[in-house]
Amino acid sequence: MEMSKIIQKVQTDGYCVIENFLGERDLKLMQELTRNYTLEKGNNLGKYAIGYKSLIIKLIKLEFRKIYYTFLLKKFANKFDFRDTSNKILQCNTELVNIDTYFNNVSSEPVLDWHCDLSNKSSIKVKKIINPEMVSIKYFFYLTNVYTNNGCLSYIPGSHIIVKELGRLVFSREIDYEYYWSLKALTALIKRSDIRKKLEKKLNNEVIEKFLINSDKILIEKKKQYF
Ligand SMILES: O=C(O)CCC(=O)C(=O)O
Ligand SMILES: [Fe+2]
Repeated sequence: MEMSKIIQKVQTDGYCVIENFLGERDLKLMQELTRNYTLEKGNNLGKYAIGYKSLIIKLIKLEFRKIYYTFLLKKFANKFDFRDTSNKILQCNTELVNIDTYFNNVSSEPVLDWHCDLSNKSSIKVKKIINPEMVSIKYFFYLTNVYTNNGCLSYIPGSHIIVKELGRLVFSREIDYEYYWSLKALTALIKRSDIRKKLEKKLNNEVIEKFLINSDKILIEKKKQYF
């Protein structure tokens, strides 16, 4: 897939799927890493030494292997110029802030509940609201075959646009912060007439409607919705 098409797709849809991206060597390297750290999502042990603080902690703990693997993963990221792609997608200067690995068995059940990463859930604990311009791009690499019904990340089209505007409203104090990490809470918030009106001022109504139809399908009809 051409780079300009990838960039455009992420900007409009919020995601882009590229099949069979990893070559044999990179796949082997990542399989070796996850074998060493067979962890569940959310465990800090699956994270690599990005940034000086993390590097120092790993040096103190004598985790030289982890540091070496960080170096290899950074080399991998440089090879494909992910930074440049992110810069172009977000139209600003981006930097690598995290590399996270995790493992789970093949399953047709959801691995993680539907959620919204940019919901201020953790930052609010330190009384901070994240500037919604500080968005991020995530690159996911699957190490075994995944399909839409067994482990692949699911994504509701247009949610990146809605969540960013919601984040802007909270950040500019046009609305009070409320929990919206879960899809249920996020959907309820978007349906609230005062918030909906504020969202409609900046967003195309079609985007909001499409999101609500899809989230209702997931929440009410309990449909396993594949996009
Ligand atoms: O691995 C996934 O499918 C989702 C992970 C996720 O929610 C995240 O990285 O924020
Ligand atoms: Fe997430």
